[in-house]
Amino acid sequence: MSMEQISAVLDFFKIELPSWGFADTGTRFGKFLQDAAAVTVDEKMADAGHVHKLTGSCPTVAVHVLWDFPSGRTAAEISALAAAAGIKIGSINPNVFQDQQYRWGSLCNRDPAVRQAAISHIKDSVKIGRETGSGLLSLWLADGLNYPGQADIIARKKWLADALKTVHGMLPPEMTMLVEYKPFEPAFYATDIADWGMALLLAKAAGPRAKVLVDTGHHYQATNIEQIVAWLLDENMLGGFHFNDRKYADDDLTIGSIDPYQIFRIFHEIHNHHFRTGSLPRIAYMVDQSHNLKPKIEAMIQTVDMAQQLYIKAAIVDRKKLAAAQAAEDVVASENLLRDAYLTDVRPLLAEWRKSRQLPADPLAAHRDSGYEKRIAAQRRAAHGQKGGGAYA
Ligand code: AFD
Ligand code: MN
Ligand code: MN
Repeated sequence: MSMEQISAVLDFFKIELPSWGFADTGTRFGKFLQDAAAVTVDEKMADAGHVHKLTGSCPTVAVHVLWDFPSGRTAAEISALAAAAGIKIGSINPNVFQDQQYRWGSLCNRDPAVRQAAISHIKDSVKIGRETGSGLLSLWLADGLNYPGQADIIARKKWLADALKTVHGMLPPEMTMLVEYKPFEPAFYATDIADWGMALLLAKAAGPRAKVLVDTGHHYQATNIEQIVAWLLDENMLGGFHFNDRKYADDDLTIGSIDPYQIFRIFHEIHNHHFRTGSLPRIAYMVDQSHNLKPKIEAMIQTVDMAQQLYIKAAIVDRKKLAAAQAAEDVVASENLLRDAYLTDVRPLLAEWRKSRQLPADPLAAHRDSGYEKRIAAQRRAAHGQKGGGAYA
């Protein structure tokens, strides 16, 4: 591939950052707070804008309605915060998993009043999306069961399917809804949208602007995620990704930190689809991570850099040679064509692209040299008090 082609691929590859990735996070056993972590939506937007300025590839930020649109602040105001930071609001994430009323589920709750409450929260989220100019409504439900016999699985499926159809009916023409699946957590016996098959059936039943969201952490250990991605692509039902990495469960570690080859294989299927069909549907490449130990902004810059490297590695696979090797059943040659691409050090290409776009060749070094983290740690300590340890305590 020529540098011109590589640049076109990198110009195309936009990665949406999660607002929640800049804030203090933790596990169910507690949080370790960082002074530099964002507390307000203003701070989250500033940090997301900083990462976009350094990487040139993160023009949108995903927002969580309950966490990022505090009462009294309008969608227009939050959009203006994003614009001031040089970015835009991206996907809208309703939150139908924290309120006490959702103890027995949200859209799958046996109480129609609770289902209706969840639908009206989603309706409010769609309204925010209209006002922020977002094209994506990203739905993740924590709904599920902890014990066998707890509820009727099919009754819940029917309530859910009806609700998603209602949600689809409220989408403005420019909006797509993404149905995210997850095998377990916080439900520990049966999650109502547990796998890609359920998400696919529900999305198809909901309407033509419903697609599936693949969160890479939402699969059992041995799942072949790239095979799921290839099928969803072929069905034109892949809406987008939540990228992260995992060793054991939905660990939300930084992408490629545990198994970079898996992400490479996912990206290979996307480039392969493009090679075979000449089309590349609009896919939302979004990050969904929880940076409990790493400094938030450094983790985010690492994430973008790794995603770019793996996307380019997958792009340079020689697919003409691959087709010939496959036709000849030459297993070793076929595999080596992927391995050669994966083992290619594409960092010089990335540095060249960045320089051509007036971006720092090493965004992490540029961030560390900028003093940004120290500055915001001091500002946020003054604004919110000393929260705890962290890189710039
Ligand atoms: C949690 C859930 C899911 C969701 C995300 C943002 O597991 O991935 O997309 O929160 O709401 O990670
Ligand atoms: Mn997710
Ligand atoms: Mn998750």
